[in-house]
Amino acid sequence: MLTAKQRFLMDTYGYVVIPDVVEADLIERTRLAMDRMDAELPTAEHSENYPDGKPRKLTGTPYFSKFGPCIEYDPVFLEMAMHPKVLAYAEEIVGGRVRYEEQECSINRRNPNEHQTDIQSYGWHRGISPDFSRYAVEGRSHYLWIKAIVFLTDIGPDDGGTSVIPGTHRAATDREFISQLEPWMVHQVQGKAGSVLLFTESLIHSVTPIRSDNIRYIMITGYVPPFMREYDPPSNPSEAFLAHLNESERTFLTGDQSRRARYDFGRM
Ligand SMILES: O=C(O)CCC(=O)C(=O)O
Repeated sequence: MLTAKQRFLMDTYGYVVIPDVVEADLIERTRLAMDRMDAELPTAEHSENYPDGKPRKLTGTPYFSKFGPCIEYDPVFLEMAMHPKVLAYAEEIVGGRVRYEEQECSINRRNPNEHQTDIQSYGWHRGISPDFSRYAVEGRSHYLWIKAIVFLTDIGPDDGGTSVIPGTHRAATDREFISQLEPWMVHQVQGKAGSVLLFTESLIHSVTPIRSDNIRYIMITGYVPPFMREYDPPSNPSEAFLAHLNESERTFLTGDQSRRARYDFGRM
């Protein structure tokens, strides 16, 4: 359960960082699987038509490797997505049972060719409009599409923690807003390995340049209510993969459950 303080932060800022959620052993196994993926997968060509679920290296530069979807690459990724504590937080914030929406992970390091980047030039984005992402039950806000970013390394002030613009999950904004952004309006998350950043996809956020010599490993999983359509079909798990899972894993990945279970939101 989120504490009163964490609920306040989630609702006011659109994100919260919770320490000590994921165990060291799972972190270690996830990082090893990511290193294997980094060594094995070539960088995907954007023009290629990838089958559903096939793990891809979406970005591959000497300083940034991003993979997605990962779930079929190694069992550790499903274990992470269904981590009981992460799943419980996700259900509490979404407001009911959740379906897996997407999974990506990345390894990044300082790019020595990139000098001071001004805050307006960050890759700011959101996945859903604030108008559609939030609803309230008995005075408590819930969010229809959230992400959990698990820190697989310690993330200090210079280690490229995700940047967010607090409060933007409640505000319609446009390009002009970003051009007027000032550093004090931005938060950059920090935390020890095993911490989890939970945020609504309507919160404007960005990858942050790393200024230290530390390598950052993170694991990102998106959660939505089961009744929401898939955002990105190539992230859907393949039929062959689903065939080998147990019922609760399959239900989590597909959202296929009874109509009653799908729509009884806010009555958990
Ligand atoms: O890598 C990060 O810190 C941010 C990830 C991100 O932008 C996203 O999940 O959409």
